[in-house]
Amino acid sequence: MFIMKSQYYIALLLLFFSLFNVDLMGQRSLEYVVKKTTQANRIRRVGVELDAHFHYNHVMRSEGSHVEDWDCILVPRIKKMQVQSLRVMVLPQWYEPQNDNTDAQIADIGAFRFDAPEMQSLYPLLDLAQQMDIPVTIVPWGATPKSFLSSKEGWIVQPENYDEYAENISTLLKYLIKERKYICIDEVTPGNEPDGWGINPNEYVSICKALHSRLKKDKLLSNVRLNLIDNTDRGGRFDFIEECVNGLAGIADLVNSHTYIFGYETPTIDIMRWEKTNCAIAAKIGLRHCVGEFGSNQTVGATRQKDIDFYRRGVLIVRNAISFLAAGAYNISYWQLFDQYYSRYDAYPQMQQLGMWKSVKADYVSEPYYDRISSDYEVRPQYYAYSLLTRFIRPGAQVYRMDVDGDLGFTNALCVRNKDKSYVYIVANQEGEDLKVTLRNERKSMRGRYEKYIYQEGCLPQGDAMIAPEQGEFRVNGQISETIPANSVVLYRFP
Ligand SMILES: [Ca+2]
Ligand SMILES: [Ca+2]
Repeated sequence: MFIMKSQYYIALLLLFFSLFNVDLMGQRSLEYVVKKTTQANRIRRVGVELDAHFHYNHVMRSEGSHVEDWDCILVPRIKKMQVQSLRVMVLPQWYEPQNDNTDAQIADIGAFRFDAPEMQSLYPLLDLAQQMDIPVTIVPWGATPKSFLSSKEGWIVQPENYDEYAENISTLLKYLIKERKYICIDEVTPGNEPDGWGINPNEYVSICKALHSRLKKDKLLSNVRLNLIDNTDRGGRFDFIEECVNGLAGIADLVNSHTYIFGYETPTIDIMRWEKTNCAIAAKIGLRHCVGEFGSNQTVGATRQKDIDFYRRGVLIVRNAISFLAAGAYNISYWQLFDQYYSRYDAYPQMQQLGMWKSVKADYVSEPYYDRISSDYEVRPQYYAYSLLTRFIRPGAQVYRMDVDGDLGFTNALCVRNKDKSYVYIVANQEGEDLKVTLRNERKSMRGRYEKYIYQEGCLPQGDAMIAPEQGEFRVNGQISETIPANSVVLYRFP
């Protein structure tokens, strides 16, 4: 009787261990596998938003930022991070404050204000991109309210005069590409989050068609790709992208969406499902889907997220990013590179503060954490975490989803095969506990020497230095099996 009872309990215990992937010490364990049959997903880039406000709006409004900081602080960091693409806002009124003439088909170049002060923020940014060979997506944000582009009121609104809007954008691109020879300009997105304007999908498609035909007329279609839709996550609804996509066959080169719905409480499976759905919608017209903006779901208005300074945000951002890529995303672009004022007239609450690093310390004087800020342009923990992605997932990489037998929970892993033949494995563990992890690749076994990088609380570099490889010699023959600390990111690189 006793023997039977103990056998029963042992069987029950083993069932528990297998169901919940825990070992005999009670540690949860997961085996991530690139299966033989897993298809690679070729990606383009890991990028960031860098809006062109620094040299004009920001330095005029900030309590102590100087134009020189661009070269001394910002440019070296972009180089260190090895940022691969930039999404860049422009506003139509900067360069066409009044209609050039009454003919939307004939641009009077002399009437455009390409020497406007706001444009003096754009050129240094494009110079930097050109120098560093970083492709740029130009994003005219929408129409100027109460202008020849739209009678609507607001900040940036839905264009009503589609041909004038197309002329405005095409003339800018023509000037930047043909006159100023910026070959870094790679894509255009005619409007940020158009679903937020209250526009209907048919109207949006008409705007895109007007732009496409104007770019064709101006012979720019071979220079720029149309990265379209650019919708918000709509709380998880796909109606806008679905309704737009059919009308954009033959017009769009790429489609993208933004998201701020994923947080610490979101299971990885939900993040992946969202991006898989987007990719399937884009695939209906033969296109790839990109994530044009992302952050956490702890949003407070458009300029703050409550978790921005927390260490754990770095793990979340990486978990989001690798989940998008594993689900099929083509590009990802984080909102945004650093904190800055978007207008010289903005009040402090309007300052964009979702960056990898802060502005100068004096800008935060009203904050309770002001005394704890150690320096101007202090980096946030997420700077180190996201940089692991920009440094080690290189343009044109093939990425492989890693499957687990069981529940991904709040973790994920990604296998990356770079063009230089290096293999990279990234594990993000957002669980509140250590995790025993095995990484296996059935397509290419893990052999030889590798480097290991860890994003872990209390072990981050000083200042803006990048995370260095762990000391010691790491070798493997077959598979990696080790404990991933609670709330950390571990990256393995096989050169
Ligand atoms: Ca015009
Ligand atoms: Ca005109």
